[in-house]
Amino acid sequence: MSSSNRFKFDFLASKPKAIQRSVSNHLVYTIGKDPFTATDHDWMMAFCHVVRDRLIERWMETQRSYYRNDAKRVYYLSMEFLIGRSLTNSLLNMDIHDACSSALHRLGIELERLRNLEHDAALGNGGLGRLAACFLDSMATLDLPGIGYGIRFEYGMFRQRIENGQQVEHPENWLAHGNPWEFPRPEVAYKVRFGGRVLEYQGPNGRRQFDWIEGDLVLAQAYDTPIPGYKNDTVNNLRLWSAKAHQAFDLSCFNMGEYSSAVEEKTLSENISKVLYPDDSSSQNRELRLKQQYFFVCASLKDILRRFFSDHNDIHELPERVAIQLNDTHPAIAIPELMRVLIDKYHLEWQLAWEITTKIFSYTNHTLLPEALESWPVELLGRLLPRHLQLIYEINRRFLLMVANLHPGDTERQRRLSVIDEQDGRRVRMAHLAIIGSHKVNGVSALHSGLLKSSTFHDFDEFYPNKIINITNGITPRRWLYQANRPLSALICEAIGDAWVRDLNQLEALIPLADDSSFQERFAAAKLVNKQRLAELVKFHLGQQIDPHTLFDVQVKRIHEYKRQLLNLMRVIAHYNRLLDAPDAEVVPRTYIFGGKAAPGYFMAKLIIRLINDVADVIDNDQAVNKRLKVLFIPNYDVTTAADIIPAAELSQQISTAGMEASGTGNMKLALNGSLTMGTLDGANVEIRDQVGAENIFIFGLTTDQVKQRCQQGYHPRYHFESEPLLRRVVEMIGNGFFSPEEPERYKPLVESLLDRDHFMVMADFQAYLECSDRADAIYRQPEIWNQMAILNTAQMGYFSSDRTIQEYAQQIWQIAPIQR
Ligand code: 26V
Repeated sequence: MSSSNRFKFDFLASKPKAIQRSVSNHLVYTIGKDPFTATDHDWMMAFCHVVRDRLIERWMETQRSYYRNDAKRVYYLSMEFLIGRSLTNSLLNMDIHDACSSALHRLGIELERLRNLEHDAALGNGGLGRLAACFLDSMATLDLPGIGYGIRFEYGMFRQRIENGQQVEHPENWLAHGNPWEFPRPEVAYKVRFGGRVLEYQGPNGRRQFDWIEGDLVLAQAYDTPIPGYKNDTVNNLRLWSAKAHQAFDLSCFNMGEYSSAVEEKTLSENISKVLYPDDSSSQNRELRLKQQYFFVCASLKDILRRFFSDHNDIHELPERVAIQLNDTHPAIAIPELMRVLIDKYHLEWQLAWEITTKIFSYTNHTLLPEALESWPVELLGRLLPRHLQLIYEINRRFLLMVANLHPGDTERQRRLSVIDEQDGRRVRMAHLAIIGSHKVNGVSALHSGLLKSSTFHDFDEFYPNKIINITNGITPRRWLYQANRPLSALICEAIGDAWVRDLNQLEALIPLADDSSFQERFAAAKLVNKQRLAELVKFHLGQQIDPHTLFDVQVKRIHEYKRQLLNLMRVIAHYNRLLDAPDAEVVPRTYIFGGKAAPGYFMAKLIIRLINDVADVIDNDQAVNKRLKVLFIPNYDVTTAADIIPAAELSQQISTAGMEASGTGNMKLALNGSLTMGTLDGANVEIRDQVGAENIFIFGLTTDQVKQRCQQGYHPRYHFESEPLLRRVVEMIGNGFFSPEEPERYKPLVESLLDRDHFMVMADFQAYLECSDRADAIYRQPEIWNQMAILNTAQMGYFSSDRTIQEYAQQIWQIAPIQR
């Protein structure tokens, strides 16, 4: 297409009057409702269509500019995208928020009311999925041609309800009332094969060729979601795949009157994109999960190659036009899949195919926990993907030959590095495959990447020096400060302008204001507004009273033993005991806020939730303390509730066992919003300390090295139980039914785990944690100092913008540059 005859359109007007007319039109012509009978939901859908009209025209313009510039694109392959709501984000990023608000007002509708009707797009479990969503925002904001690929799960993360103090999971049908942000692309559909067999044949010039044939076919159909950048008219794409039956039904069965068997195949194949695995846990033998992985990888690669060949014809140029980032090992099957396509379909020689593949792929590791490293039984992989298994063996054979060359006779090293784990039944180690098939591998915080290099992947780091690098995670300041915290944003804009929204380091201009008492007061006032707002929400939704004048002490994240919500709760119980012993003691009145989901099959995590709620009940019913101490478990922690809670927090609990949290990103969101961190030297906490200054953070507990040392020396949690009376009393109360008198044995498994194993060193860190908490209290009693520290946190969190993170990926891994328009 030449630039002179390019199709041009006028951007839709963004004046209130034009918007008002569009809303009315969409209500009638898109939703099919009369203003007099329209429900709030109808108005919301009509309004979302007005917003998406404005998204789509920018989206088309952006795609054309990428095409014109023959841009190298980066494809972010991720099983999870935890987007949350999109309405406010779109309005603010396209700079039409105020115009829309007044347009709706003229129609007698409050924007705030519509906002709350939107469902969260919760296509992710936690940190990994939310990181992918922040990255999409940053790529669009930086004018980078980044495309997300994932699965359009019909059911995302479950809705958590608390019934009798316990987590109960409910399915969340987020698509039931329609999703205004997606564009179905029925014409973009690819066949995905499972099973079948490998055919060997003689190619031209007598070469052995292979073809994967037969088996079952499933269709992957595309749905596009526009991703707007911040006030730059760039709109990128998130393409999610939905499984459709290859044949709607078996006509022969249907004609014979066997209706249910006629649709059986349809149901079975469409199961693939039915539900997100609500579990962080390792994929032991779960066939459907492997199918999900290959399903979206296969469709995405076909789509990537189709786009490449639409304006190129030489496959050798692929690495100059395409970079693919693997978000954890979940999409690592893409490596043998690209090899298969290059060798079996394009008939490239192995060496050339391998060069192209490794230039294109890079892999991000998100966890060190050995039980979380994915591996698939050889039997299962061979049954579903027989050709891939062959290719994996060949990749491994060639790799181990090189290892043997470098370390002759070192068979132990070959065993450690092999893609195939021969230990308990043969399994394919996906991380090894991902490392071998990538040109760069990264960890997500300095500490985590260092540990990858020194322990988990030490042999790989020796074999491939400089392949493993660090790129510290970040969060988008648009969603997590500008949108979530309007009071603080307004104050910051008034003080230093609004350039920080796209250049977060500019927050440093707040440093001189940290000891300005009038700024301190206004900073504290913004925090109080957020606390009051949260208190109102809690009153409205949960019917509970929390006092905005108490310290809001917050731990929100997935419930996991290594994140140590139990340690936090034991601190609560110790504080409770203090008040029991000295009813008139001067303590800092506190509201302990917990939030997070447990994997449905994770017994211990669910028991911890129950204990939090039992402790909350006992304290609520104790008149002697309940004015000064309150425990609240906020159900269904998701992106939307995070945006309600985080701006209101004053203390942020980041207390994982050192060496276990890869990075954490909630820690960044909280500190950016002026919360002080109480944490261990784990994950990105270490770098948060470096940025905000050791004097502005509360660090406690064993370091990674000390944890390791204790393990090696033989760790004895009972020693702490015997020698620390405060700790002993807390553990005994949990164990003897103080919080569960109707069932005294209820928490026996928790106590046994603490006393007999304590894998997460809760007992070892308890004393230090209590002392640290007291240090924080002493400062909270001096509001000027506290506020000064909080301001210095916000001011020095610029490094943790996902814009910085994405720039590092772009330069160090993807070799892509912004597209100027
Ligand atoms: C998986 C498993 C599976 C087995 C049981 C224990 C366990 C624990 C954690 C996981 C997480 C797998 C991947 C993940 O979500 N990692 C998170 O990625 C975030 C973004 O990089 C990072 O901030 C979190 O620290 C990291 O846990």
